Amino acid sequence: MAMTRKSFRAQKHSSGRMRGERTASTHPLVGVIMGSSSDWETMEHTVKTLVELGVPYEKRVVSAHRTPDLLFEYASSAEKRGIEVIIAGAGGAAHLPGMTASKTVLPVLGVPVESKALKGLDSLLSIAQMPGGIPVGTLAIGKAGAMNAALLAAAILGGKYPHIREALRQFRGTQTGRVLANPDPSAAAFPHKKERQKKRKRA
Ligand code: RP5
Repeated sequence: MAMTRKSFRAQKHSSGRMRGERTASTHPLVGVIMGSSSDWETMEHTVKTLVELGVPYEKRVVSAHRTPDLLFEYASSAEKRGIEVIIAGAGGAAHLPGMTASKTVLPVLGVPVESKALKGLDSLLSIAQMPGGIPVGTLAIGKAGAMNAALLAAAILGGKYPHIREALRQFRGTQTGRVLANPDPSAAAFPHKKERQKKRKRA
């Protein structure tokens, strides 16, 4: 049964209200969707990164195969609802990002979720190998891709929202600082080493 726009709107979205929010508005700018609740383990890294950057988001499960009418309704109404970027994560025969992109002109970023059978190679190819005319910005498989999808969404939004661009700049600066402050790779591999060295110095 096809969903009406009204019934779709009536469904509860999980909207991003964030602690330490840096934005002026809490209106969701990024729609984070995933094919299954089993994708959350990966996609939570997208949400965590959006929170860190202060980007308002909404999140929900939308399955290309199990809820195709909902997918069409979500994608075709997203722009009108004020969403500016959609991040779609899916695994296996991962049709969610591509089908979402086919129903909206908003930028769609696809996150290939690591599948058990093929370690996410199936997800990656399903998302990346779009026909000419309907692009999906495809990220890396798994956690890195999930995190980078949020960073890329922030980069896209940064052109319109200066506070998001600044949050991204700060994120990158902090990341660089963390690497430069920890040049000894063995200290990270053996976190107790530094502590022991400090104790020896104190003794
Ligand atoms: C895809 O099938 C989902 O994105 C998920 O990665 C995969 C498996 O889903 P479940 O069977 O765990 O619900 O549609």
